[in-house]
Amino acid sequence: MSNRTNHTRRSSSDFPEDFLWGVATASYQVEGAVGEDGRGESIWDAFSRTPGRVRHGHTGNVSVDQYHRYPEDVRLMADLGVGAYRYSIAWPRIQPEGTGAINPRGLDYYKRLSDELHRQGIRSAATLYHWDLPQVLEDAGGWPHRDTAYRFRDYAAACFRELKDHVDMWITLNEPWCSAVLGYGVGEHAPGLRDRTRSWAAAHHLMLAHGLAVQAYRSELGTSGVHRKAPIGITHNLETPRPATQRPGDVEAADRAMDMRTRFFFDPLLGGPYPERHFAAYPKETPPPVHEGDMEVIAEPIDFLGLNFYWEPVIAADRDDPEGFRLVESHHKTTDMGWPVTPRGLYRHLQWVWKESGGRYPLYITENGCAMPDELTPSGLRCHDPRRVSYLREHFTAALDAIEDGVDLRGYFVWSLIDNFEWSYGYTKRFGLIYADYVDQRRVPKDSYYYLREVISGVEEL
Ligand code: IFM
Repeated sequence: MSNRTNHTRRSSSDFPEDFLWGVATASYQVEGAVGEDGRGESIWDAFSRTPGRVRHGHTGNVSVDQYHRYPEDVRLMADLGVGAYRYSIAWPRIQPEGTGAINPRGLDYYKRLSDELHRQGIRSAATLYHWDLPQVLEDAGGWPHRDTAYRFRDYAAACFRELKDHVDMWITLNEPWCSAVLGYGVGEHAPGLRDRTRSWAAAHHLMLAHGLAVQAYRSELGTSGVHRKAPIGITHNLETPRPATQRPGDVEAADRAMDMRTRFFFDPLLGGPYPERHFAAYPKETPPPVHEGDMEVIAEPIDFLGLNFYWEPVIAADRDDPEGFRLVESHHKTTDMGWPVTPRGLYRHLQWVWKESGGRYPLYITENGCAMPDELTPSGLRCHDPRRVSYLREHFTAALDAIEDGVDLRGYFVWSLIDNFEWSYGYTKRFGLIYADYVDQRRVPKDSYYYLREVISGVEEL
């Protein structure tokens, strides 16, 4: 730790000069226009229209209609002063059947969006998969089925080929833990299955898909030259649980919790195996079906690691729990999602990833933000969200501390640009810097938007 004190005054201009500030969204959460221009059906279309899956029966059919309103959203980003927009490409727009022919009208949308971003001097950061698997591929077995990894490779190769002049930063997958565990293990996300064996198979095939896509990137774009300037990485929501006490039982419990939540997705990127301890302790859970050579594919070198951080869990040993540990209730204030606000956890998280990876890859925070109560003024022209402003301030400070203590953190994307479809919570949680009126599609920048604008311009004291 450096010799900072609580009284050291920090300013946003203390961030490195080329630090990349950005905002993030994802296709199904903001685009709407699900039936337009030849888009195929995704697992989230099917899931959200199944009664009981999403609160109030909400769907992403319209959302904030970014598919049509992107010029307005890009203008708002330009006024905010961000250097990059992280969005995701909807696979069913590019390959409505999940495989084979490319849909040029789908591709065109991402070209138009990127061109608009470039006109405003904003970099285009594309995530290839943020959970909207073409439904036809789910019908054929989905991520638990090995073939899906190869279909993803083909789709990714098409995107690299067709969008190489438009995209400045590539992210293969967003939070594969969620796709695998929430989607196939817990049933909270599409496709809504509850099967732990299938969930670990899905996790492995997602990791394999990532490695295959990185290989496709090299074969499509070469290893040097102009397109190679667009770096490629993956985004994880790794958790680094803290033990409730320093008693050996709690320390071991936190370490074990880390295995399946974090190490499973992190170690193989660096050439390590999947953690074996978990499967040895739970013989009922079938380890993932790893074929010879898979781990080498997964460890294909990348250019950066993207981290999504929301909160830090605290874990205690618990003999009554089937896994031997439990989440300790937090004494911290919480967000609208019930997630504890733990900015020092972000500092520890960045330090952990940086040290564990031996500093191999530069880091980006590809998502951080919160759902908080917003207060729209009676005139409807302003929206006050003081708790989001404090949340961001505290997390920016933690990130700056980590940088000053040696972590190579290159950028920070706030989740989210605008309120949107929060998966199984539908529209009941608002994460945006911009308030969305879902009836008339009016956008109202919140106080946190203006706060971030000051931060980016380097004039704000943190
Ligand atoms: O909205 C999600 C996003 O799609 C993935 N990361 C977490 C966000 C908040 O839950």
